[in-house]
Amino acid sequence: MDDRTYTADAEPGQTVTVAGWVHEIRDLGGIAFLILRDTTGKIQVKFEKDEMDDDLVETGLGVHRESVVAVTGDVEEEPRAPTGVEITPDSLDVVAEADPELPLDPSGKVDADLSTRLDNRTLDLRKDETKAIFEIRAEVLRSVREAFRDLDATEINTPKIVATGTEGGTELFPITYFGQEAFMNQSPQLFKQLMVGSGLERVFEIGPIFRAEEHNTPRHLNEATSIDFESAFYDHTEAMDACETIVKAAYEGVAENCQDQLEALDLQDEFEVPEGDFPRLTYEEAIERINATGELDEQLVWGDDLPTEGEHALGQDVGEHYFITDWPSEIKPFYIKDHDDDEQLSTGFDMMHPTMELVSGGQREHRYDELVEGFEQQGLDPKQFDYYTKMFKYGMPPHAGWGLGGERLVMTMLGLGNIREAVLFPRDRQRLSP
Ligand code: ATP
Ligand code: AMO
Repeated sequence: MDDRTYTADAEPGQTVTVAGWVHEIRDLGGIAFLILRDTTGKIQVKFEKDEMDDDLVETGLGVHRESVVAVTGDVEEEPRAPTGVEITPDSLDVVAEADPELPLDPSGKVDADLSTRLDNRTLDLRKDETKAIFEIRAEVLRSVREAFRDLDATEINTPKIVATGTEGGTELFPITYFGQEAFMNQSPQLFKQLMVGSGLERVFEIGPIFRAEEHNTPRHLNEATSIDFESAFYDHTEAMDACETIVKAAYEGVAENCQDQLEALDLQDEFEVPEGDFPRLTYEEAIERINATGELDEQLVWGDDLPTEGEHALGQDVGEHYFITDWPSEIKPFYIKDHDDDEQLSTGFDMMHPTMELVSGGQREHRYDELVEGFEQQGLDPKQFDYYTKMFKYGMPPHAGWGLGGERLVMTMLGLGNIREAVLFPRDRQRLSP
């Protein structure tokens, strides 16, 4: 069916059929132009009223904006045309007429609020700048996959319907599974760990995570895309190295393959691939630096989680991506290993963009007895996790890994003000459709 020529490929001297959306009609009197848009760009179609068939002129100029049309005609050079070429039509078919009233204006002349845009993503993604976000997101995922491959990691897919949660009991979405209580998975955590003891050893997954976050913020979603990594025989420092490699690869891919998209977002001059090693601050240094900024009303003490304002103050101070390491064990999950020489100190780390957390990870507890004890300390019943813990009795190597929020990566990379901009159809407290 798709035997049309893309507008970007239409060369002077050719007779082509282009098909796409009516971006704009400009009627100057004796001459009029229809600007046709497809995924590759736009092309001008010229109507010289006195010299052309009346029906053709009437159809071409009477069609509503955003209708789908197919135009056949000769391509000619025309320096005054926006792309330097134009088509003189021999025929024009209206393939799908659009209503004259549109819920949002894809030409971008009239601004729409985010909620209207999210309700009408089809029209919203006709705009170059919105389309660019999703082309960049696709490039981020492509380059991340390639970089994981270079690290010899195997892509896996783990279940999203599960019997138990891992990241704390309150944020689970319960569902009914053939009369039995079940949950939407919050993280592939336990499954990816099970794979490091398998013949695969090093794995990654890019998939949805579900969190029943009650709060409504510009950086939380109820369904997010998690980029997860886990490797046998890695400690937390090697996991951090891998994390840095993957995040840089995403930026490099975008710099290399998305210049047009960056231009559509007006980021061509600002966009920078992070250079050098990401600084690694201990938690202790982090709270000291936050306290020294004077931005918080109350000074942070050992054991406090970092409040959002604290993250912002530190991010401004550091000014680039950075890690926070050596967290107090008590505020990191039970599956993270403590330092051998200090059990108050965990091997858990976070990787931060100056504006927010992007990654959590750490070395895992791979010793059976200590793992079971961790479940108990967390108030979880180890029996419920028997499918997981028992594999630790059959040869589970030391291992480490992390989870990176895909939307947060895209959001921070492009400086988007709201994480919903980086998801086609976001799920939040108010939004269950589309
Ligand atoms: P009218 O006499 O009703 O204005 P016309 O047929 O004489 O119509 P022109 O005077 O040739 O039209 O052009 C009108 C405007 O359109 C001018 O500003 C001209 O620069 C512009 N124009 C003409 N042809 C093209 C073209 N192929 N691409 C872009 N702009 C064009
Ligand atoms: P954590 O819960 O910190 O760690 O999640 C990892 C990263 O996922 C992203 N993220 C979210 N993004 C948008 N909306 C949300 N509601 C949301 N929740 C999380 C963040 C966050 O840094 N199992 C561990 C990872 C590991 O140790 O391997 C985990 O899930 O960018």
